[in-house]
Amino acid sequence: MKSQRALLALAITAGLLALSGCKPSDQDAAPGAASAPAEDADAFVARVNQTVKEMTPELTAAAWLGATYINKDSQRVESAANERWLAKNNEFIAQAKTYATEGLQADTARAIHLLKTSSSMPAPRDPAKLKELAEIASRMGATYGAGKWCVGEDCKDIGQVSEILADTQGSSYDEMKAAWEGWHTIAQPMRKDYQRFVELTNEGAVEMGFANTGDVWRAGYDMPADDFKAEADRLWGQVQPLYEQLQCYTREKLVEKYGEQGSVDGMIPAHLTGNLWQQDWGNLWPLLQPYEGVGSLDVTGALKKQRDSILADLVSKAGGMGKLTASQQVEIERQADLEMATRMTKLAESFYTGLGMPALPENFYADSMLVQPRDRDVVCHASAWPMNTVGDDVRIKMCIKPNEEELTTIYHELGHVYYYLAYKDQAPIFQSGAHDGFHEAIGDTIVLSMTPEYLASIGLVDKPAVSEEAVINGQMRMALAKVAFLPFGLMIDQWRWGVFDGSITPDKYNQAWWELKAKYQGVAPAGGPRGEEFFDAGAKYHVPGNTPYTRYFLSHILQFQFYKSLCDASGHEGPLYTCNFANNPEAGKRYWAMMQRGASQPWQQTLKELTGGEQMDASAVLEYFAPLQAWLQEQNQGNTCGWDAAKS
Ligand code: X8Z
Ligand code: ZN
Repeated sequence: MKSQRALLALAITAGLLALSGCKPSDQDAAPGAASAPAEDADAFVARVNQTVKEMTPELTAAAWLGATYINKDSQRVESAANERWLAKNNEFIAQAKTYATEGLQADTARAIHLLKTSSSMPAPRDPAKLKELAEIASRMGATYGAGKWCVGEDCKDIGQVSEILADTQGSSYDEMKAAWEGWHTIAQPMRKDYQRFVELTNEGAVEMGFANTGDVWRAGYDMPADDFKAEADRLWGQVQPLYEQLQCYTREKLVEKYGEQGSVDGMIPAHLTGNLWQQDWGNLWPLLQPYEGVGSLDVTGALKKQRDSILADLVSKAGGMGKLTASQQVEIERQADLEMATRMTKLAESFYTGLGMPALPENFYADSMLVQPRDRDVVCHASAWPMNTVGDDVRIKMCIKPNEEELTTIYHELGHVYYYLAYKDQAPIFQSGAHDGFHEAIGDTIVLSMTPEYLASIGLVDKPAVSEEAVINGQMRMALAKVAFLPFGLMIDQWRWGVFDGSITPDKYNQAWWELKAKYQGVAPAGGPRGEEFFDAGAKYHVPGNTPYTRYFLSHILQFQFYKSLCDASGHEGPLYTCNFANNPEAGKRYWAMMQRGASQPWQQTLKELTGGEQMDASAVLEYFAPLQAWLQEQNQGNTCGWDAAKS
């Protein structure tokens, strides 16, 4: 996602060079070693804020272009803009480091702290290397976005590959395996670029005073970077037993369906979870549904029906299919897709406005990209964009299809958008999440409120059944998205931290990737180890896109804490999982007040204002899933759970 940290961390850095004048001697000074700054800290921060405000629209426009019109020209524009930002960023950081923060006004000290710690792509000072880095970043992003699995002339993009995997009932074991392997070929050409990317950003990190790029990433959490690793482990320890029960149950069901091929030494074959990266198992619902026919939760079916009926209306208005040329038929299908995507987005918007938040700004529907264009390559991976710092140009970029996962992704993306709108009056440097996990958790907290009752209220499912079986069905639906995700959310950066600190060397990139997949997720590739000719990490957007990933793991813990607090605020009584705070103004007010803080204070303080506590904590996850965990334990009795990760 191109939201705050990624974009603003770059944008933050933008202006210094232009305004201070780029003197070569400045470039040569060692960071932190400059003599006493000519400008006092308050003036420095004010200038940074002003510059960010002025520069952001052009920088975001270049990035938007790069992601929505992939070609060599847009890559050139995007990487040139990035290069300028990164050069300025370095100067910016160097000046920030010359101020002692003691004795400064609190806001100024906070701004300077953020400047020194908010870089997700630390760039070397050497201009030639910096240019090389910007070009590699653009190239990897474009290669991923345009990635296709081709068999002869027949090429499939990520949406088409995903559909084969998602159809866990209709696609055969071999079809899914071919699709999964096919997608992973897109990453092979990126391996060299990624290796160089690691070298270059590490050089930048060292020049900034950090040990490596991973060390910079871990410094953004208002706690010592070293403590942060232990913090992530602590949270994982809280939820690991729940995940292992879900893994065990799922594996047994796969073995029932596929026989021996359903398990690899107790691990789940990577191509069988309905998802390219095994991060969301919702598409296994037909296999894993605990009680068939108890309270249908077929949201995807309902959405597809709606889309078909939009199409039927359009066709009948046009006088029937027979009256249309082939190209008119394609056009009308596309119109139906866009109308359906807009309808889904408006549903999500109405959740936020129902909480008392504002309607989306006027430009939103006109300027967002809601469906995949037919005439060019784009980065389909969903993202939310603040195009400027005044909050009147916000957008999302998605290739929406009518299914449940995409619907919840829209609610997720609008969480980012509403965060941008909530903190738009903060100084540009503070226009960011309390930490990056907060940004990811805003919309997902709302997704937790999409209970069967809520889904019925918006006409997507029938009136929900009330029974113990229905509870377990509802919990399983949520767990396949939320619990299945947890180890994945953690392992990606375990891999990148290792790559950045050198403990994972380039000749072991793929081996280490699969060792971590085995250790955390209990997932393995079918057909034996994947060699170093592959670069399987690169087949996941955030690796070539250089988006730190631990944020999503943290979000999957935090969102339950937020949810519980908003449920309390709304006066909810009864089990946590039954809470739906839609249309509750009190919950809306509390949430908005928290969001307005942005990054203006340490996240612990912001968390305290919403939840009363200063720690991230998974007890709300466990409280939420208590019925399912008990049920899974019962189901798994007599089976040997666990797996032998060493065999991966
Ligand atoms: O990348 C995203 C969002 C944009 S921030 C669509 N997510 C992660 C992913 O898809 O891998 C949301 C959940 C995890
Ligand atoms: Zn996101």
